[in-house]
Amino acid sequence: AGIIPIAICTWDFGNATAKAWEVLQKGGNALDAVHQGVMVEENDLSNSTVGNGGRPDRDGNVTLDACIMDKDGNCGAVLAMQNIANPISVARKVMEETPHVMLAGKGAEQFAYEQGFEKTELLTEESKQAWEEWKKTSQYKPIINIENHDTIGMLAIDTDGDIAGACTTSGMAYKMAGRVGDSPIIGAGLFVDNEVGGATATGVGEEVVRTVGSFLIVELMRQGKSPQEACEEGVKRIIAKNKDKQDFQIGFIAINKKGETGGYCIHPGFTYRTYTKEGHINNPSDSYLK
Ligand code: SD4
Repeated sequence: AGIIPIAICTWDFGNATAKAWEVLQKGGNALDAVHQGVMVEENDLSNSTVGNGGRPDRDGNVTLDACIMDKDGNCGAVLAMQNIANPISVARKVMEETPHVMLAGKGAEQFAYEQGFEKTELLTEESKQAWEEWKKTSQYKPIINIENHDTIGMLAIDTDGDIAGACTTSGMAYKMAGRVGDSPIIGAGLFVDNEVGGATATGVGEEVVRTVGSFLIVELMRQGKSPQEACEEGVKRIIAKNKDKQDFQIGFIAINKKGETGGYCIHPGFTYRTYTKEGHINNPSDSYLK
Protein backbone atom coordinates (compact mmCIF):
# COMPACT_ATOMS: atom_id res chain seq x y z
CA ALA A 1 0.00 0.00 0.00
CA GLY A 2 1.11 3.52 -0.64
CA ILE A 3 1.76 6.28 1.82
CA ILE A 4 1.99 10.08 1.56
CA PRO A 5 3.77 12.40 1.67
CA ILE A 6 6.69 10.87 -0.16
CA ALA A 7 9.86 11.87 -1.96
CA ILE A 8 11.65 9.52 -4.35
CA CYS A 9 14.71 10.04 -6.52
CA THR A 10 17.08 8.23 -8.86
CA TRP A 11 20.31 6.86 -7.33
CA ASP A 12 21.52 7.14 -3.76
CA PHE A 13 20.97 10.86 -3.22
CA GLY A 14 19.97 10.76 0.42
CA ASN A 15 20.77 14.42 1.01
CA ALA A 16 18.39 15.39 -1.81
CA THR A 17 15.47 13.29 -0.55
CA ALA A 18 16.16 14.52 3.01
CA LYS A 19 15.83 18.10 1.77
CA ALA A 20 12.62 17.32 -0.12
CA TRP A 21 11.24 15.56 2.95
CA GLU A 22 12.02 18.58 5.13
CA VAL A 23 9.98 20.75 2.75
CA LEU A 24 7.08 18.26 2.73
CA GLN A 25 7.13 17.90 6.52
CA LYS A 26 6.70 21.62 6.94
CA GLY A 27 3.58 21.40 4.77
CA GLY A 28 5.42 22.62 1.68
CA ASN A 29 4.12 21.61 -1.73
CA ALA A 30 5.52 18.92 -4.00
CA LEU A 31 6.88 21.48 -6.47
CA ASP A 32 9.04 23.20 -3.83
CA ALA A 33 10.09 19.81 -2.49
CA VAL A 34 11.45 18.50 -5.80
CA HIS A 35 12.95 21.88 -6.71
CA GLN A 36 14.86 22.20 -3.45
CA GLY A 37 15.66 18.50 -3.38
CA VAL A 38 17.43 18.32 -6.73
CA MET A 39 19.24 21.61 -6.05
CA VAL A 40 21.21 19.81 -3.35
CA GLU A 41 22.85 17.76 -6.10
CA GLU A 42 23.30 20.70 -8.46
CA ASN A 43 25.28 22.41 -5.69
CA ASP A 44 27.34 19.35 -4.77
CA LEU A 45 30.70 19.76 -6.50
CA SER A 46 31.55 16.11 -5.97
CA ASN A 47 28.59 15.05 -8.12
CA SER A 48 30.13 15.11 -11.59
CA THR A 49 26.90 14.56 -13.53
CA VAL A 50 24.72 17.37 -12.20
CA GLY A 51 25.07 21.15 -12.03
CA ASN A 52 28.23 22.77 -10.77
CA GLY A 53 31.17 20.35 -11.10
CA GLY A 54 29.48 18.40 -13.91
CA ARG A 55 31.63 16.82 -16.60
CA PRO A 56 32.03 18.96 -19.72
CA ASP A 57 31.24 18.15 -23.33
CA ARG A 58 34.14 17.07 -25.55
CA ASP A 59 35.14 20.69 -26.15
CA GLY A 60 35.48 21.29 -22.41
CA ASN A 61 32.25 23.24 -21.89
CA VAL A 62 29.85 22.25 -19.11
CA THR A 63 26.32 22.43 -20.54
CA LEU A 64 23.36 21.72 -18.29
CA ASP A 65 19.85 20.32 -18.93
CA ALA A 66 16.90 20.44 -16.52
CA CYS A 67 13.12 20.40 -16.40
CA ILE A 68 10.36 20.69 -13.83
CA MET A 69 6.63 19.87 -13.92
CA ASP A 70 3.83 20.71 -11.50
CA LYS A 71 0.44 19.28 -10.53
CA ASP A 72 -1.38 21.35 -13.14
CA GLY A 73 0.75 20.12 -16.02
CA ASN A 74 2.73 23.34 -16.17
CA CYS A 75 6.35 22.75 -17.11
CA GLY A 76 9.61 24.49 -17.85
CA ALA A 77 12.99 23.40 -19.17
CA VAL A 78 16.45 24.62 -20.03
CA LEU A 79 18.67 22.84 -22.55
CA ALA A 80 22.42 22.99 -22.99
CA MET A 81 22.75 26.05 -20.78
CA GLN A 82 26.20 27.20 -19.68
CA ASN A 83 27.55 29.21 -16.73
CA ILE A 84 24.52 28.92 -14.43
CA ALA A 85 24.82 26.70 -11.36
CA ASN A 86 21.13 25.94 -10.77
CA PRO A 87 19.43 25.03 -14.04
CA ILE A 88 16.39 23.65 -12.18
CA SER A 89 15.69 27.13 -10.81
CA VAL A 90 15.95 28.61 -14.30
CA ALA A 91 13.62 25.88 -15.61
CA ARG A 92 11.12 26.88 -12.94
CA LYS A 93 11.42 30.53 -13.99
CA VAL A 94 10.79 29.51 -17.61
CA MET A 95 7.63 27.78 -16.36
CA GLU A 96 6.44 30.65 -14.18
CA GLU A 97 7.69 33.78 -15.90
CA THR A 98 7.52 33.09 -19.64
CA PRO A 99 4.90 31.93 -22.15
CA HIS A 100 7.32 29.16 -23.18
CA VAL A 101 8.25 25.68 -21.99
CA MET A 102 11.86 25.36 -23.20
CA LEU A 103 14.77 27.75 -23.55
CA ALA A 104 18.04 26.53 -25.02
CA GLY A 105 21.68 27.58 -25.02
CA LYS A 106 22.49 31.28 -25.11
CA GLY A 107 18.82 32.25 -24.85
CA ALA A 108 18.42 30.28 -21.64
CA GLU A 109 21.60 31.78 -20.21
CA GLN A 110 20.56 35.31 -21.14
CA PHE A 111 17.14 34.77 -19.55
CA ALA A 112 18.84 33.50 -16.38
CA TYR A 113 20.91 36.70 -16.09
CA GLU A 114 17.76 38.77 -16.58
CA GLN A 115 16.20 36.82 -13.71
CA GLY A 116 19.14 37.65 -11.45
CA PHE A 117 21.18 34.44 -11.68
CA GLU A 118 24.93 34.87 -11.44
CA LYS A 119 27.54 33.77 -13.94
CA THR A 120 29.43 30.82 -12.46
CA GLU A 121 32.41 28.81 -13.70
CA LEU A 122 31.07 25.26 -13.71
CA LEU A 123 34.22 23.43 -14.78
CA THR A 124 36.05 22.38 -11.61
CA GLU A 125 39.76 21.67 -11.55
CA GLU A 126 38.99 17.99 -11.08
CA SER A 127 36.59 17.88 -14.04
CA LYS A 128 39.12 19.72 -16.15
CA GLN A 129 41.82 17.20 -15.31
CA ALA A 130 39.50 14.26 -16.07
CA TRP A 131 38.66 15.87 -19.41
CA GLU A 132 42.36 16.40 -20.26
CA GLU A 133 42.90 12.73 -19.44
CA TRP A 134 39.95 11.71 -21.63
CA LYS A 135 41.30 13.74 -24.55
CA LYS A 136 44.32 11.45 -24.76
CA THR A 137 42.13 8.70 -26.22
CA SER A 138 38.89 10.63 -26.88
CA GLN A 139 36.88 7.44 -26.68
CA TYR A 140 33.20 8.00 -26.23
CA LYS A 141 32.00 5.07 -24.19
CA PRO A 142 29.73 5.49 -21.17
CA ILE A 143 30.53 2.87 -18.52
CA ILE A 144 27.50 1.25 -16.91
CA ASN A 145 26.88 2.47 -13.36
CA ILE A 146 30.34 3.95 -13.12
CA GLU A 147 30.45 6.94 -15.36
CA ASN A 148 27.50 9.15 -16.22
CA HIS A 149 25.45 7.75 -13.38
CA ASP A 150 24.45 10.67 -11.27
CA THR A 151 21.55 12.37 -13.00
CA ILE A 152 18.89 13.19 -10.47
CA GLY A 153 15.21 12.77 -11.29
CA MET A 154 12.88 13.34 -8.34
CA LEU A 155 9.15 12.90 -7.78
CA ALA A 156 7.15 13.96 -4.71
CA ILE A 157 3.62 13.82 -3.37
CA ASP A 158 2.73 16.44 -0.77
CA THR A 159 0.27 16.25 2.11
CA ASP A 160 -2.51 17.48 -0.22
CA GLY A 161 -1.83 14.45 -2.44
CA ASP A 162 -0.46 16.54 -5.30
CA ILE A 163 2.45 15.38 -7.44
CA ALA A 164 5.40 17.26 -8.97
CA GLY A 165 8.71 16.24 -10.54
CA ALA A 166 12.15 17.62 -11.44
CA CYS A 167 15.13 16.32 -13.38
CA THR A 168 18.60 17.86 -13.75
CA THR A 169 21.89 16.77 -15.33
CA SER A 170 25.08 17.79 -17.09
CA GLY A 171 24.29 15.00 -19.55
CA MET A 172 26.64 12.35 -20.83
CA ALA A 173 30.27 13.21 -20.15
CA TYR A 174 32.21 14.29 -23.27
CA LYS A 175 29.08 14.45 -25.41
CA MET A 176 29.17 16.36 -28.68
CA ALA A 177 28.72 20.13 -28.33
CA GLY A 178 25.02 20.90 -28.42
CA ARG A 179 23.92 17.37 -27.54
CA VAL A 180 20.76 17.23 -25.43
CA GLY A 181 19.51 14.04 -23.80
CA ASP A 182 16.22 13.02 -22.24
CA SER A 183 16.55 14.82 -18.93
CA PRO A 184 15.11 18.22 -19.96
CA ILE A 185 12.55 16.75 -22.36
CA ILE A 186 9.05 16.60 -20.89
CA GLY A 187 7.68 13.11 -21.50
CA ALA A 188 11.13 11.56 -21.93
CA GLY A 189 13.22 12.29 -18.84
CA LEU A 190 10.25 13.36 -16.71
CA PHE A 191 6.48 13.33 -16.78
CA VAL A 192 3.81 14.09 -14.21
CA ASP A 193 0.05 13.77 -14.50
CA ASN A 194 -1.54 14.62 -11.19
CA GLU A 195 -4.52 12.37 -11.90
CA VAL A 196 -2.27 9.34 -12.32
CA GLY A 197 1.34 9.66 -11.16
CA GLY A 198 4.82 10.56 -12.30
CA ALA A 199 7.94 8.97 -13.76
CA THR A 200 11.55 9.98 -14.35
CA ALA A 201 14.62 8.43 -15.96
CA THR A 202 18.38 8.14 -15.79
CA GLY A 203 20.89 6.55 -18.15
CA VAL A 204 21.57 6.88 -21.86
CA GLY A 205 19.11 9.60 -22.79
CA GLU A 206 18.90 8.82 -26.50
CA GLU A 207 17.16 5.54 -25.70
CA VAL A 208 14.70 7.21 -23.34
CA VAL A 209 13.83 9.86 -25.94
CA ARG A 210 13.21 7.19 -28.59
CA THR A 211 10.49 5.61 -26.46
CA VAL A 212 9.25 8.78 -24.71
CA GLY A 213 9.89 6.72 -21.60
CA SER A 214 8.41 8.74 -18.73
CA PHE A 215 5.20 9.56 -20.59
CA LEU A 216 4.85 5.90 -21.52
CA ILE A 217 5.17 4.84 -17.88
CA VAL A 218 2.55 7.33 -16.69
CA GLU A 219 0.16 6.20 -19.43
CA LEU A 220 0.70 2.56 -18.48
CA MET A 221 -0.20 3.45 -14.89
CA ARG A 222 -3.31 5.22 -16.18
CA GLN A 223 -4.29 1.92 -17.78
CA GLY A 224 -3.98 0.15 -14.44
CA LYS A 225 -0.37 -0.96 -14.11
CA SER A 226 1.40 -0.46 -10.79
CA PRO A 227 4.46 1.85 -10.80
CA GLN A 228 6.68 -1.24 -10.66
CA GLU A 229 4.94 -2.95 -13.59
CA ALA A 230 4.97 0.25 -15.61
CA CYS A 231 8.72 0.77 -15.09
CA GLU A 232 9.35 -2.83 -16.16
CA GLU A 233 7.34 -2.35 -19.33
CA GLY A 234 9.20 0.91 -20.03
CA VAL A 235 12.54 -0.90 -19.86
CA LYS A 236 11.22 -3.76 -22.02
CA ARG A 237 10.21 -1.30 -24.74
CA ILE A 238 13.80 -0.07 -24.85
CA ILE A 239 15.13 -3.64 -24.89
CA ALA A 240 12.81 -4.45 -27.80
CA LYS A 241 14.48 -1.70 -29.82
CA ASN A 242 17.96 -2.94 -28.88
CA LYS A 243 17.77 -6.70 -29.23
CA ASP A 244 21.39 -7.12 -30.31
CA LYS A 245 23.13 -4.73 -27.98
CA GLN A 246 22.26 -3.94 -24.39
CA ASP A 247 25.55 -2.51 -23.21
CA PHE A 248 24.02 0.62 -21.75
CA GLN A 249 22.12 1.45 -18.59
CA ILE A 250 18.63 2.89 -18.18
CA GLY A 251 16.85 3.30 -14.86
CA PHE A 252 13.24 4.40 -14.39
CA ILE A 253 11.40 5.29 -11.20
CA ALA A 254 7.67 5.97 -10.85
CA ILE A 255 5.05 6.91 -8.31
CA ASN A 256 1.28 6.75 -8.46
CA LYS A 257 -1.44 8.85 -6.88
CA LYS A 258 -1.71 6.45 -3.95
CA GLY A 259 1.96 6.87 -3.11
CA GLU A 260 3.01 3.47 -4.41
CA THR A 261 6.49 3.46 -5.95
CA GLY A 262 8.53 1.38 -8.36
CA GLY A 263 11.89 1.24 -10.09
CA TYR A 264 13.49 -0.89 -12.79
CA CYS A 265 16.65 -0.87 -14.87
CA ILE A 266 18.56 -2.84 -17.52
CA HIS A 267 21.77 -3.70 -15.65
CA PRO A 268 22.11 -4.47 -11.93
CA GLY A 269 23.50 -1.56 -9.95
CA PHE A 270 20.79 1.08 -10.15
CA THR A 271 19.27 2.19 -6.85
CA TYR A 272 16.67 4.78 -5.87
CA ARG A 273 15.89 6.61 -2.65
CA THR A 274 12.50 6.83 -0.99
CA TYR A 275 11.62 8.97 2.01
CA THR A 276 8.30 8.39 3.78
CA LYS A 277 7.04 8.32 7.38
CA GLU A 278 8.21 4.72 7.41
CA GLY A 279 11.81 5.52 6.69
CA HIS A 280 14.52 6.85 4.42
CA ILE A 281 15.65 3.99 2.24
CA ASN A 282 18.07 3.37 -0.62
CA ASN A 283 16.26 0.69 -2.64
CA PRO A 284 18.20 -1.67 -4.89
CA SER A 285 16.32 -1.77 -8.20
CA ASP A 286 15.44 -5.04 -9.88
CA SER A 287 17.00 -5.32 -13.34
CA TYR A 288 16.15 -6.83 -16.73
CA LEU A 289 19.60 -8.44 -17.05
CA LYS A 290 20.71 -10.34 -13.94
C1 SD4 B 1 21.41 12.09 -20.40
N1 SD4 B 1 19.97 10.81 -18.97
O1 SD4 B 1 21.84 13.21 -20.60
C2 SD4 B 1 21.11 11.68 -18.97
C3 SD4 B 1 22.34 11.11 -18.38
C4 SD4 B 1 22.13 10.39 -17.10
O2 SD4 B 1 22.88 9.54 -15.17
O3 SD4 B 1 21.07 10.00 -16.72
N2 SD4 B 1 23.11 10.16 -16.32
O4 SD4 B 1 21.24 11.27 -21.30
